[in-house]
Amino acid sequence: MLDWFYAPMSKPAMSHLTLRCPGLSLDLSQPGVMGILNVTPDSFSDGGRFVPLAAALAQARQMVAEGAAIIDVGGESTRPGAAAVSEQEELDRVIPVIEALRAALPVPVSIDTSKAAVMRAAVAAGAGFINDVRALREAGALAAAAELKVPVCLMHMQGEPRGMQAAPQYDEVVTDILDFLRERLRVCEQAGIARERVLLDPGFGFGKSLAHNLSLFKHLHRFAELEAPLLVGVSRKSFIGAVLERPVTQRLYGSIALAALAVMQGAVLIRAHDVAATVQAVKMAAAVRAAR
Ligand code: YH5
Repeated sequence: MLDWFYAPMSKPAMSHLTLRCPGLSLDLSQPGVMGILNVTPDSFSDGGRFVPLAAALAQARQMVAEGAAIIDVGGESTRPGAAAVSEQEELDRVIPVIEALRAALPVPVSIDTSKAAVMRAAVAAGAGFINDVRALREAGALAAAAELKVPVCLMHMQGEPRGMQAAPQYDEVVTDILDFLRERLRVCEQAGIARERVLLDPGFGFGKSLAHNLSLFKHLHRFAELEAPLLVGVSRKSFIGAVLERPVTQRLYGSIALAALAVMQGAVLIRAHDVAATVQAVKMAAAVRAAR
């Protein structure tokens, strides 16, 4: 029952895990935090304030000062109900920000996109990591990631943001998502993406009911069987709001609780808005997990 609790660093390889991003390395031998930088004008959490370059840069600098190991820049809103965004619009939002961050920050920049052209332009502008909520299923994305040779996170999503929360369905949520990620790993390997460059993410909130999210979270430790570093993003998400009956502005404590529980179950990268608080939770949980 508590097998995961007593399995610190179950894979010896995880204790010296370093991702090689161009020009920088991302050391995940200790779990780290990925700071979220939304550059969408409709972004719920920042009201679009971070579209201006100076504000985006200041926010990123602050997150790095608070201990973020990597900054995730996203120009497509993928929250439930969000509409699709054009390639040009996404490029206009993210490329200037990535160029500025690359020059100013001592940590890698991640591009949160599903579009091959955005992946290519972002890496050319200095991004060293691809975070794809569609797990390289869009046209050309697999080939782009293979050519760009940067680490890539493959996330599970059922459906598309516009309608994904309407009626999510699984035979068995944990095994269905394990099967999906195993298959994407296989496809990536076949496309020439080295396994050492791939991270996996079960995709909390992406086509999942409250019960699905909670069950997935309880059994997160099972994803260790895929033998890839695990990224988890739960920060401020609706299922926390549903349990705590809190609006998005009051989900910090719930987010922190889940960050600690995710690390305890083997997650090595926690995607979060509130970096200072999340770094402390992650560090504490990592210390307990590594104890004898
Ligand atoms: C993720 O889990 N999530 S964008 C709705 C919210 C709060 C937050 C209504 N990109 C993930 O953060 N990438 C996003 O409250 C991601 N994993 C990875 N790898 C959605 C988001 C959010 C949505």
